[in-house]
Amino acid sequence: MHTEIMAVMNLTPDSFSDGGQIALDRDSILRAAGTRIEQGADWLDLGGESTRPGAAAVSVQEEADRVLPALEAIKSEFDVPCSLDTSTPSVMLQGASLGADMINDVRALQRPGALEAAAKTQLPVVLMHMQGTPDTMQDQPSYQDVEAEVLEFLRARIAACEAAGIHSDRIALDPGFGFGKTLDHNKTLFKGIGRLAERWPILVGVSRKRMIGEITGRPTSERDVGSAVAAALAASAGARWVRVHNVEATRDALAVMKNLGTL
Ligand code: 7PJ
Repeated sequence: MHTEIMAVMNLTPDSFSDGGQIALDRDSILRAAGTRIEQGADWLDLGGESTRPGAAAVSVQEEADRVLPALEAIKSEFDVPCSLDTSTPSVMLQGASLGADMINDVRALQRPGALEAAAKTQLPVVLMHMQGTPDTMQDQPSYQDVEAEVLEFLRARIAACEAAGIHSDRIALDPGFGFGKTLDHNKTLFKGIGRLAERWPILVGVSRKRMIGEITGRPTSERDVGSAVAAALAASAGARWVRVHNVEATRDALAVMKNLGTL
């Protein structure tokens, strides 16, 4: 089972861990993309809307202005698959026409028009689970049975996708670590990655998240070792993609896992 490294490209001024690090001019974007590819990124995940807890909303125009020129520039210079971290139908459609390879939607295509737009692109989609909305999701996450509820939600979204004409072989799933979940919820879901991965391609995003901070006691800037270990564990459980900030650390972790461990 091969796991691909998906490098986060945050094209936002306010993302929680590296927002503002990529200046939004073409040269800076190409440099950031080139570095990630050299370091071993198999995919780039381009996002123009921060979904960190408490993040400010961005307009459709603002999001499009961040993501689409970056996508166009990257696709003109590099031969690398790019996913779009977006919930916005018009960004999906325009992104697809500029060569995007996958839609990664933390809202699982629930925005009005998103299912139809994604279906029209014929691209693969990642459906992520979130409880609540980004501004309040961490206030008081609550479940009777987190694994069952996440699965139930994702199954309903798969059914909605299929009804909209998105074939099941184009659907990947993501339990949505940190999106309306306590550390205990995240731990339970992490243990279930293997079971999910038996049936669907799974994307795992835990990089630099609060759960890594809670486990290690470290601030965002010091979570890359913990994140790389978690990525290696997710890979070993069968994740198809690990979505990460530090590509080099992840590549090393996966290489060691593959050569000395269980990958
Ligand atoms: C995720 C994501 C994730 C997927 C973000 C962050 C917040 N997409 N977009 N899964 N996280 N599919 O990077 O912490 O976990 S943005």
